[in-house]
Amino acid sequence: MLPTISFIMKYSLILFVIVLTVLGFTSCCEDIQMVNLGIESEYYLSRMTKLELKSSFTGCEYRWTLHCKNEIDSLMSTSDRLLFIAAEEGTYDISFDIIDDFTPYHHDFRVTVMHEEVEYSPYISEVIEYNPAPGQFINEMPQYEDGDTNADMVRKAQECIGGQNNVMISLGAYGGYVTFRFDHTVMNLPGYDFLITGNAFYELNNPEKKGGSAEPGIVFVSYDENCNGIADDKWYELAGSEYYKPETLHGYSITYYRPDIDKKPSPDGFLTDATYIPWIDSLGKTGYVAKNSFHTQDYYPKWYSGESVSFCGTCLAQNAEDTSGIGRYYVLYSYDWGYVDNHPNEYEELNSFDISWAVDEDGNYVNLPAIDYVRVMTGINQYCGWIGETSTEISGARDLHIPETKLPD
Ligand SMILES: [Ca+2]
Ligand SMILES: [Ca+2]
Ligand SMILES: [Ca+2]
Repeated sequence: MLPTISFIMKYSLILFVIVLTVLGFTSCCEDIQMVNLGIESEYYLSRMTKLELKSSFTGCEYRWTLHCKNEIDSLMSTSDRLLFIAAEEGTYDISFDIIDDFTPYHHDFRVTVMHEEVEYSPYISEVIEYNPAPGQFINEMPQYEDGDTNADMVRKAQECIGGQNNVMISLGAYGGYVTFRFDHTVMNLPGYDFLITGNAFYELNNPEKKGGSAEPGIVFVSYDENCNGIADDKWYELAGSEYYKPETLHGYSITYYRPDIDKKPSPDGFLTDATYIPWIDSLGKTGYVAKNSFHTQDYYPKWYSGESVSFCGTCLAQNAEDTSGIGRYYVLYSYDWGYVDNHPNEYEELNSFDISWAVDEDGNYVNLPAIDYVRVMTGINQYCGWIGETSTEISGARDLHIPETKLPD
């Protein structure tokens, strides 16, 4: 039987109402979206983890205030964005205000900071870059094998200095560097934040003079400010004891040239080739990374593709003294503090670093709440006869805010 006209009309009407309801509901949701501040009323996250909050409303001024029990409220940010991070577990009551004559706004919310599900490791979790300058330990620490790519060498560097492996890598002559991270963000708490180990030692003759083999490496830090998990944010140098001294060069750069495979060596004593790898620096000075008879492998990183490699940064004054006067005995003196491979590892404080030492390119202190990436760079351009170029070595690093993991016996 065919449906009657009135039956069709009745059901069309119901269908029409349903369509209207759906449309109405959708447009209502869109309206809610449009007036949504974009900030929830509750958040849960692990300690030392970033929470990025951004207002979708605009106004003249913004104010993010942390309300502390029995304490004065503290102003966390005056931007439309808040990057919240906390070292301590607990609840954080925050209010967000838009100060505006026409559209003022107030929103209270709570962040609950919890202990991480998988315990953080205090040690290096990942090497991101391994870009050494030429040197007598290059292609051996870590070991280059035929066909190794840059990624292979980064992995090998990670196998050396990651976790508690504690195997030394060399950064080569001035400018060579390594970049690494931990499995969490390292907080800037009062005092030292992380420690880096090297292979510095004091000589036995005058240990009180703190000299021997000190090959200071400069430390740089970076905070994953844009929260993309990539080290593409601004870098800050940690200003060690030498940073503001007149003899310290800022904005220095150097270029090393790949040695010609047909080059005729120019031997000189222990040096099998005194003119092995030429360099020129930003002051117009030139020199060589010489080859010595103790290390016979190639000194130019074999996985580098270019005919030259350049590095730039701060260059510290030379620290070596030829105490024999005839090139037989060199003492490399330690700088006071704030450098890697500069004091023996047993002096933990002298191998520890405070994120509060971070300075911008003009030498002004910046206030970093935490950091995600660390870079260590050989900080001196110096050649000491038969003992060779001054090169920073590192064997590991540790976040001082996470308890040490005891290795099984
Ligand atoms: Ca600190
Ligand atoms: Ca980033
Ligand atoms: Ca060293």
